[in-house]
Amino acid sequence: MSKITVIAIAGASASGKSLFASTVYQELVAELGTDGIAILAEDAYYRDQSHMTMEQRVLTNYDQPAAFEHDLLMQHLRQLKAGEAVNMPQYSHTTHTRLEKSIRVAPAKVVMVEGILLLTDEKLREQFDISVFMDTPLDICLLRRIKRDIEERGRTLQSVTEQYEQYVRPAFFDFIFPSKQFADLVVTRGGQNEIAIDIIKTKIRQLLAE
Ligand code: UZR
Ligand code: MG
Repeated sequence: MSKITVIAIAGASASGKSLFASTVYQELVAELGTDGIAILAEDAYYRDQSHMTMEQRVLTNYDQPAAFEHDLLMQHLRQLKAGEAVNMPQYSHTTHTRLEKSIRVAPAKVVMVEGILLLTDEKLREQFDISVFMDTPLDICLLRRIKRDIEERGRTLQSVTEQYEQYVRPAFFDFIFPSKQFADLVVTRGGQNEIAIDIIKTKIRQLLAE
């Protein structure tokens, strides 16, 4: 296979990473089909916690590098670059563990990967050709996070605010914000920045046409 380009999209929790990546992906797939582009989520690589009780799982710090199996993500990126399909795990934010079924991801010329701590890992950074940082104001992220976690991840307002103060906010300042320096592009506002979406789509179209 010819050269594979890996595009990483990082930024705070609820900054619009998943929306940005899936908008780029879906709009290009509608235009060009599924062959050229693959998409991975760092969230899918949260460690399997099926051996732990629900009480233990709730106490895990999910906002530190150790929460992720970055080695497996790296291995999958290498395999995709070598033209091999991979089985991306699936993770449930409601039960806080990996699901039994994985998703088969076929190799593609452009691979997008999105997640909070991607740019904090030096070895992972070596795999990325283009790095994007979603620079959405933290208060906007918090509002989105409250709404999303209650509506989609089965949480209470109290659990969201406790987790936010204890883990999410400190992780932004300890890990996520310092990793912005490694981004090639910084996107303001979030997943609805249409100009930024269009620029990335244009770049991907160009890569697919090469
Ligand atoms: P995004 N997270 C959970 O709340 N539960 C889990 O089982 C696994 C992850 C949260 C995690 C992080 N943190 O902030 C967020 N907490 O998912 C990352 N607390 O996902 O980038 O989509 O917001
Ligand atoms: Mg997300």
